[in-house]
Order: sequence, then C-alpha cells, then structure tokens
Amino acid sequence: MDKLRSGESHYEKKLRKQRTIEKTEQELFIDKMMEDFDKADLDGDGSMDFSEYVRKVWGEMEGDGEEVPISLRQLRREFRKVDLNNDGRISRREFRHMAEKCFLAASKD
Ligand SMILES: [Ca+2]
Ligand SMILES: [Ca+2]
Repeated sequence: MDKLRSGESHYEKKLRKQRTIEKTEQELFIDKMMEDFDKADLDGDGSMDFSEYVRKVWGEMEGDGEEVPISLRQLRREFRKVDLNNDGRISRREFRHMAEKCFLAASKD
C-alpha cells in the first residue's frame, strides 16, 4: 500500500515537473535574471551588495575600458531603487521584484 502511494506521489511529482517545463515567457525571463543574480552574488550569501552589483552591471556592459558607461553615482541610485528595505544589499526577493517590473515594463508595447 505504502509503496503504491509513494509511487503515485512520485508520478504526480513527475507530472508537476513536466508542467513546470512549460513556462511562461515571464517565468523564463525571471529565471534568467535569477541566474544572473546568482552569478553576481560572488560570495554566495544570497544577496547582492553594492560592490557585487557594480561588478555585475559593469561586466554586462563590457566597455572597452576607456570610459565607464554608467557612473558610480547612477549605479548607487539604481541600487537604492532595487534595495526596497534599504539594508544596503539586494536580496533575491528584491531582485525578483525588480525583474518582474522589468518584464512588465518591457512587454507593455
Ligand atoms: Ca553577496
Ligand atoms: Ca535589501
């Protein structure tokens, strides 16, 4: 009996997994953003501090090194916008929230 039940739940789990493979565009976008977040979280503490944020944004821009495309001051402003609780670091939840907003803004037109 127990075996059967666990077999069933296993099957259900499999079904659920299959269902999550078909993700919406928004989910895919956010997954991608969260991957970027994890890459940017260099010390792996689950949040992005300002120096990690700067490295991420500058790394994405890949300037030729002669001019920095965004000033530190601008970055600080952007960082504060994402850091909703103002603790000086961007948590996964804050980042996700920003990613959702980004997606909605981009898909408006
Ligand atoms: Ca970190
Ligand atoms: Ca925060």
